[in-house]
Amino acid sequence: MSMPDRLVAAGATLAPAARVSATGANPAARAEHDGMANAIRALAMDAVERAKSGHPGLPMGAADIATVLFTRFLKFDPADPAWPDRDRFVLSAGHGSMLLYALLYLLGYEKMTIEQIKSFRQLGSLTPGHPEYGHTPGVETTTGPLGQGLANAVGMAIAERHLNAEFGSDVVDHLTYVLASDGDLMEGISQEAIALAGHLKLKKLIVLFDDNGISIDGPLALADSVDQVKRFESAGWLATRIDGHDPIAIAAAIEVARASDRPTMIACRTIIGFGAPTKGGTEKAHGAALGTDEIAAARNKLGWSAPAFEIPSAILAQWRTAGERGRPARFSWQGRVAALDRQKRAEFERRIGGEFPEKKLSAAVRAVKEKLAEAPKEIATRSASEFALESLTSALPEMLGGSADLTGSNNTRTKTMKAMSVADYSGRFVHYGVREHGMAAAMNGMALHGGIIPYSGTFLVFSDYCRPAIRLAALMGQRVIHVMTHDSIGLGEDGPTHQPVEHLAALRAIPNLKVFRPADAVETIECWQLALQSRSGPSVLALTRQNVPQLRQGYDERNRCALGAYELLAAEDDSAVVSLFASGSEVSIAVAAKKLLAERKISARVVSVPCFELLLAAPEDQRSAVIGNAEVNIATEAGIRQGWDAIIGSSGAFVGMTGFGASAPYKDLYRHFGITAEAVVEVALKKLG
Ligand SMILES: Cc1ncc(C[n+]2csc(CCOP(=O)(O)OP(=O)(O)O)c2C)c(N)n1
Repeated sequence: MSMPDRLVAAGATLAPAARVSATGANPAARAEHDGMANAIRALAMDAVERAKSGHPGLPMGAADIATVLFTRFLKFDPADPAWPDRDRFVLSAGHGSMLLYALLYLLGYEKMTIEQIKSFRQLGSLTPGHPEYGHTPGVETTTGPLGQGLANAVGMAIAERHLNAEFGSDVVDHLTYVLASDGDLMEGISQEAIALAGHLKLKKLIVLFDDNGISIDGPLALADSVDQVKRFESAGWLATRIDGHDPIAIAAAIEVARASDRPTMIACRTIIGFGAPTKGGTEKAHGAALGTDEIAAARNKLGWSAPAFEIPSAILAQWRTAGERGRPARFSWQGRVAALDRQKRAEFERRIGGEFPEKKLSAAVRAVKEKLAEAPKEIATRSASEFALESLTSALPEMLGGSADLTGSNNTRTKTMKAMSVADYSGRFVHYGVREHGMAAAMNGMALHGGIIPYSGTFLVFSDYCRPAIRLAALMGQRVIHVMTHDSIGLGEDGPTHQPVEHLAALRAIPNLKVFRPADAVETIECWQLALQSRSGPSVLALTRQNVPQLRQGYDERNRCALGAYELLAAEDDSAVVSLFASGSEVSIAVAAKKLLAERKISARVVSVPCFELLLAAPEDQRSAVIGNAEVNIATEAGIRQGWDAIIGSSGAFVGMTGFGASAPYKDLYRHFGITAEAVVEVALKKLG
């Protein structure tokens, strides 16, 4: 059956009342729909006009789609924006934020008052330029960088399927809707997201594509000629094209999508800035205030006579009634949760509430540390991470692992972990494919969904491919953990394309991101513990490909990495003239340098620095105690110097990289680039005069 035929068939199965409720055949219903949609249009025009900036075009064009979705399909309750089993709505085209704010106001989200709408884009308002998660109740994810929201939604839909498999349809059974624009679909990340969703047959994911054929530069034809329906179909989606201003067509398409056995994309043909008589249908409606004359003419054309920011009481009442639709569903869901077996209920509530099993985590960490104390391991930190994960993943069922096609290299899949598949969504390991950007954004969606702590893997050099999503995880304060292995020239023969040089510095530049670079197996489990405990931000674990000695011998209950840096080896006489700082694989170089200096009667201490961010956030006295006041500070890291001055000072010396690496066995590379104990000693001697 062709897609339009399917739609017709689906339309035919709708109850007669639903079928006529918003049709032209029923003028009253159509008038009601138009009034409600025009309320969105008016608020968008007026708010953008008042702010003298913003994007009226998308909210005006997509108002019909949003009205049908929010008044007839979306499961939500403004009285509890965080209801775990609500449908998710992601406005991927975040520039159209006034669409979402207008909806939240009209539907009766308590905090979204008309004053907030009037304060669009003003400091401290709940209506920032682009929707911000955690700032505005009802906003599911921060969007604005095009493509991210769509990929977040894929993660949310994965989370839904996974938790559904674990807890059952009585408690987890909801849809994820996305409103995506041309820009979202032009971004490369959309391909990764679409392909993954199609492969995993995420049938509860529905993308409404605001197919208006206009972007900032003008008609889409200037830059794009993709047939999006065919594109989605080829990725395993159900896809169709409808008139995005026809409420019955929108409703019928959503009905079909909800019954589909795969994700659905509905290309809704719309007119950007619908209603604006001269600017509508052109790029002029995209991203600027329409102007008073155009707004007056649009009001006229739409038959909207209410003054700015005023919604006629009958229309507001219709919206508020729509806002109450979901309450009975929420109450019956609460009843089903209450009726669960006590243990299952407690676990569900713990998971979804993000309650952390601290005791289980400490026990798992202790077990790993005890084993390492008993039988020290000279292994790569990526292998140490796998060793840690064996204990961590069994203690924390919320951990959902993965890798972007580097499973065997990233060591993120433990022996007992099943892969997630269409046949079994309970699997706890996602084969993301070679899709680092989509993976990182999907992980954000999983964390936002709740109930899951996503972690995954790729090479550190490809953090560049994940960066926009990592930045958003940091901005949203989401706990996602990126295992990034092959963290320096120490990866050897793959050469400079694969050897990160500037990546540690670049990642450390992102606010609210913790970059951990453990030196050995003991630090690796400690850094994992800290990453898991970082509830309000993402972490990167930079891990080696090559083996490193276990520097920490014997059992130590304390998490010595918790301060970000600690004195691994004190000076023999407690009055070091040289402080040797290092991270990761270079800590053992610092240890060797200390020995060489001791032979020359130069007293040195070694400070391991697994996490800059924790050190720099530590109280002043503790930070300066760790940094110390030796005559000479030297830092060693097989990356660039940037960032280290905060620890060693501008007069400190740095042994590391100043350019790209090379292809050779790693020991040759360390010698070639002068990152050796001997080089550190030479620098120390020079500094000491
Ligand atoms: C990654 C990214 N690149 C560029 C932009 C700037 N930008 C905002 S909207 C937009 C394109 C607008 O076209 P479309 O997505 O079709 O939205 P519409 O004009 O229909 O509102 C661009 C380039 C962005 N927000 N994100």
